[in-house]
This record gives sequence, C-alpha cells and structure tokens, in this order.
Amino acid sequence: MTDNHDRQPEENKKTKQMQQFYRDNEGKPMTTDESVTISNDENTLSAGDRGPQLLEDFVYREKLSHFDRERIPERNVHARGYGAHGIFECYASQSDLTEAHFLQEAGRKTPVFVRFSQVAGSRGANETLRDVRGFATKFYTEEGNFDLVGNNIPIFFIQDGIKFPDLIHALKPEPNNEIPQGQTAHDTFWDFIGSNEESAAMMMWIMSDRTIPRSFRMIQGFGVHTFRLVNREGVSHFCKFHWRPTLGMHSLIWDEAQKIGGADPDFHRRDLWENIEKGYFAEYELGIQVIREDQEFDFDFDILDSTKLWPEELVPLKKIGKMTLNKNVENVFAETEQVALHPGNIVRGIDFTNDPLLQGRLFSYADTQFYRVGTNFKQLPINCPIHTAHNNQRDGAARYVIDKGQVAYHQNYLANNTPYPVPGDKGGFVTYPSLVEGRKVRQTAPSFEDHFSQGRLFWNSMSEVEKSHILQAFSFELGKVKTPAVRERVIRLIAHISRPLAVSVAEQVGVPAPPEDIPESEVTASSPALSMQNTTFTTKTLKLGVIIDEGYDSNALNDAREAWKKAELEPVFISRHLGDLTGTAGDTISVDQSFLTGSPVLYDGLFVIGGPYAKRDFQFMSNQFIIEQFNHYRPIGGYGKGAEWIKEIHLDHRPGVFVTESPSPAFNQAFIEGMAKQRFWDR
Ligand code: HDE
Repeated sequence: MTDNHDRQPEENKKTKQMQQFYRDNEGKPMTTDESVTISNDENTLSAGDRGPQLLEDFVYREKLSHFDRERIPERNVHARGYGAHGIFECYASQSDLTEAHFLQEAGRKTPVFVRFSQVAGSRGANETLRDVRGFATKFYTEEGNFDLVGNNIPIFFIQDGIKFPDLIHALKPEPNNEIPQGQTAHDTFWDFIGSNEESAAMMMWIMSDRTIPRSFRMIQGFGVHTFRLVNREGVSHFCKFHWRPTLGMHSLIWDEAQKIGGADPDFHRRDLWENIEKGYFAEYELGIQVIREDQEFDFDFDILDSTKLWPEELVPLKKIGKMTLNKNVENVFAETEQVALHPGNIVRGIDFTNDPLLQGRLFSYADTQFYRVGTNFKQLPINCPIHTAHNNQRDGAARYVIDKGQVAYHQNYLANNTPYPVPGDKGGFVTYPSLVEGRKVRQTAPSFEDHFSQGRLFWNSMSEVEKSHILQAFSFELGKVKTPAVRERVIRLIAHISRPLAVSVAEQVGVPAPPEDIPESEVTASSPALSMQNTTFTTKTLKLGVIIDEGYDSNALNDAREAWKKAELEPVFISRHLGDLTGTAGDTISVDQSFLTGSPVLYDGLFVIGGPYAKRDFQFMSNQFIIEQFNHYRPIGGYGKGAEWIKEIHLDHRPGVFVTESPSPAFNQAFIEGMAKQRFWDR
C-alpha cells in the first residue's frame, strides 16, 4: 500500500452532474424496465413442462430484444479507446491571448474527460500494435464544451480532409480478406504512402518508437492543427496545443510490443485503470505555441499545413496548465463509448483557421456521431455541458430532455423572444472576422508543396538508438509488404529524406537501392525537443518484477521494499505459484503472478531474490525472465540466490545489472537509479 491510496479525486461540477444518472443495482430486487418485479429470470414461460414458449412472456421478450440491440457501430477510426475523468488547472491568466473562460485565472479548475485510442484497430484490437494514439480531451468549461481532439504525434499524413477516406481505406484491413487487424504492415497502406509524397514526414514519425508507447500516461498529445486564440480586444494569435506527460514520454521496444499483444492485449487500459485506482493519477501539462498574425509568413513552411510542426526552437512552448486524470469511468459503454469528441466544439476565445485539414474535420465528427450514437447524442450524460443548453432544437429519436412550453422557434412574442441570442460584447460567441478572398479552386496550395524538409528535420533529431529502431520498423513493416514494387516506391520516398536509411531498408527488404538521382533533403538542422532521449526520467509508477521464493531474507526484502516505496516503484511478486511465501523472520508476502500468469515483458525492470530452497526448474524459469529483460535493455538487480543465478549466466558485469552478496542501502539506491534510467542501450 502506498500513501497514494488516500488520494481521492475532488468532486467537480461534471462528476456531480453525472451522479444523478448513476443506477446502483446492488442489493435491489430485480424488475423489468417497466419496474415490475421479476420472480424467475432463468426459465422462459412455456406451455407445459416440455411445451413451446409463449409469446406473451414479457420478461423473456424484453430481455432478448434489448440484448439484440446492445451494440452500436464502432467508430470507423479510433474504435478501440479508453477514457478517464479529471480536472484541468490553469497556471496563470492567459487573458492577453484568449477570452477562453478556463484560461482566465491562475488556479481555475475545469472538469475534463479524456479518451485515448488507437487509430486502425477495431474495438477488440490488441493495444500494443504499432499505431498513432488518439488523445482527445473534452473540457467542460463554464462557457460550454471545448474539445481538443488530438493525437500523440504533432503532424498528420495528409493536407486535405477529402483524402481521409482513402488513407483510412488503405490503412484498415484489406477488404478482400480482412487482414491484418489494426496494423499498417501490409500492401495497401504502404501503397498509399508510396503514392502520396505529403505523407513522407508522418511516415518517419510512425516508424519511430512513439507509435508503441509504454503507457497512455507517458505519451505526449498534440492538437496538430493551427487554431486561433482571440482576446477581449478581438486580437487573434495562431496557436498550437500540446500535452506533456509529467512522467516523461516512454515507449516499448518492438519485441516487447509484439509479445505483450499476447501476454496482455489490454495492456494500456489496464495500466491507466490500475494506476488511477491506486491513486497514481496521470498528469499532463498543457503547452501552447503562439505566433502573431503578422508573423504568418515568416517561416519556411506554411503554418496552416498539418504535415508540418512548428519547431520549438523557433516557436517556444509555454506551459499554461496541468490536467490530472483522477477518476475511472463507472461504465465504459455509457461514458467512453458514447462520448462524442469533435474538433468543431470550441468556446469563446478559441477559433478555427483556414488549415484545410481542420476544416475537413469540422464536417466529419458530428456527422458520424449522429449516425453512430443517434440524433440526441449531445444530451447524453457524458456529452452534455455542465450548464443546461437552451435552444429550439426539438424531437428526434430517443430525446429525453423534456422542453417545456408552447414555443420552439425564434423570433417569438409568446415567450418574450426567449431563449435569446447574446451579443458578442455581452458574452455571446462571435466568429473571428478573418479576411477571406480568392477564387474557388480545387488544388493544393503551392506553399504546401515541400514534403521532405521536416521528415529530414525529424531524422536529424533522432539519437542513434532511435535511428536504429526506425530502420528496424521500416524493415519489419515493408518486410510484410508482398508486392516488391510497393516496397520500392516507399524506398524512393525514404531516399528523399535520408539516402543511407533508404539503402539500408532496401537491403533488409530485398529490393534494389533507390536510384542515385533522387534528391535528398539538404536540411541540416535538428530539433532536440523531438528526441525521446531528452524526456523526463523517473521511477514513479514503474513496475518492478520481483522473483522470489520460500525462505527469502526478510530483512533484506524489507529494506529493499522501503527503498522501492520511496521511489514509488510498484513491485509485482512472481513465483512458482500463487499463494503466500514465508521469509526468514516468519513474515509472509503474497505472490501476485506465477511464472505462468506473468511474463518478462510486463515489467520495467527485474529484481531476482529467489530463495534457499529453490530448485533447478525454478532457476530455469527465473533465467528466462532475466535473459528476456536483459535483451530488452531493462535494469536487473539481485542478491542471494538471485545474484548467483545472474552470475551463472555471466550477466553480472554487464551495464544495468546490479548484483550483491550483501544487500545494503547503497546497493538499493544504485538499483533505483538504474530503474530511473529505464534502459541500458549500451549492452
Ligand atoms: Fe479524426 N476522426 N479525422 N483525426 N479523430 C474521428 O470521429 C477525421 C484527424 C482523432 O476518442 C471520427 O467520432 C477526418 C486528425 C481522434 O472519440 C471521424 C480527418 C487528428 C479521434 C474522424 C481526421 C484526428 C478521431 C471517428 C481528416 C489528430 C477519436 C469517430 C480531415 C489531430 C476521438 C468519431 C474519440 C475520430 C474524422 C483527421 C484525431 C470519422 C475526416 C488530424 C483522437 O469523424
């Protein structure tokens, strides 16, 4: 038990509002939906002992016909997702930039709901597949709902929303055989990429470790688009929104990601749910990058192009608040599945720009939500604002707000012209009056045509380890593509960004090196902010697998546990079987996982204690865990029998391996510092 167990989320206006919709069935008599008490829920009403069922059986009819309609269409993208409630707290007033209520005052708190997701997989997909993660936040502000529907990558594949269905058709399982599930490693996806140069920069990002995150609690989030902030004087600034996790940004490595898919396909939701239950609330700082209107054309990229980021070295990131996810949902369907997030939901003080991809999104979200959830989806508890909406929208399937009165139109005399519009100077939303001119055209803006500079910038910014993982990812993904010409076309695209990378991938996937005459980007700049190596490193909430057996050294374990607790490491005790184990002082610990139910890929580090009576088969199982953790560059520690076993397989002198014959506070501390490093790439 950690002290965190005492942390309880404060009640806020949204969680309080939600409570009126909760239904607690425990301890209550069973009734039909009409509240008639049911006497028998296990037998259908039938004519005689062995006779046919009777149509009049309303208990059976109601139960089955409801069951028959339990599923709604899954989202056509981002189908698998997981959500949590929380609170956003503003650090300092941003009134010089925006009128948005939630950013007006230091300490102001606004309830939020976040849904994390993966793009390609269906609702049942395994969660550690390589994919972009969605990071979508609904702010329930005092002046209406603001949705920041972002991803964990700052740019996107395409520049114009009309290409979105093509991208997604290429990305999803191929339609003739519905293979593969939730993955990009197949012909149609890479055919799309190889045929669309504008995807080149995003291609580099998705081949990086960012698409195999360790945890939703350890991903960054990006609004991607260029939004507008508008202040009280009507002055507008261009803005990009960012989320930064306080635990730092961390990823799995590919071998782990693949194996976890089998060991725990719910890995990410389990991690978020368990940590929130334990009181380890997930935290992210909100950052903004801001560009003045008169600086719009000062950059060598178009700031309205969603395939471009604004390097932080050019446009610094300002942290303006912190979001804490502190409450799990009560019911995944009612909240996470029915939540309707929409980049078109903005509030006073925030507005759109002409970013064509953003404009494209504005149509699609509500459109799909009307279809997926139903006409009155905005009235559902998870979607409704904290202050009651008032307007003349009426009726539609499953309407349950009961609008009183005879008037449902504007203008009117009968209700004294209410509900009434509020002018801009009294608080009504007014669109920023940006100047629009030009002829109607269907074309890509000439300023959107550089497709390779930022892919190169990203590549230049990677550490050697990150570069090797990108090469490995390309080799895997293209290695799964059956058509050699598709592989070759992608290799040519890579060559525009880095010829050596293209040559190495070509060799790995058995196609010729790209033609010499492909011009390689000449960008030499890098952006250190893009490398995951420059993130925060901490031991907080990391999982430590501890292999232990009967007769362990009680004193040494107590000391180690004390040290782990201070570092907020979460030990998971692993042994031959579940049950209690007794130490030298007669104390007991309870085993969390057996060698069978655990797996070496589920922990951020390993500590091997074993016990004096452990037999060869125990040592054999333990060695499997040690070797796999070692191969994944994870920290490994051990004393007693554990240290002996590590020495026997000659790993004791390798980087990140901590063994001792006599455990001490200094030894525990050294191991904890190793845990904070998380990986020892120099093995
Ligand atoms: Fe989405 N996207 N998208 N998208 N998107 C959806 O909306 C769409 C784009 C993102 O947890 C859908 O309600 C178009 C960029 C997230 O519920 C759909 C275009 C970014 C989620 C849709 C984009 C996103 C969605 C599917 C190109 C990052 C999950 C169900 C113009 C900034 C939200 C739904 C949740 C969901 C359309 C591009 C993020 C079909 C047309 C860029 C996180 O409406």
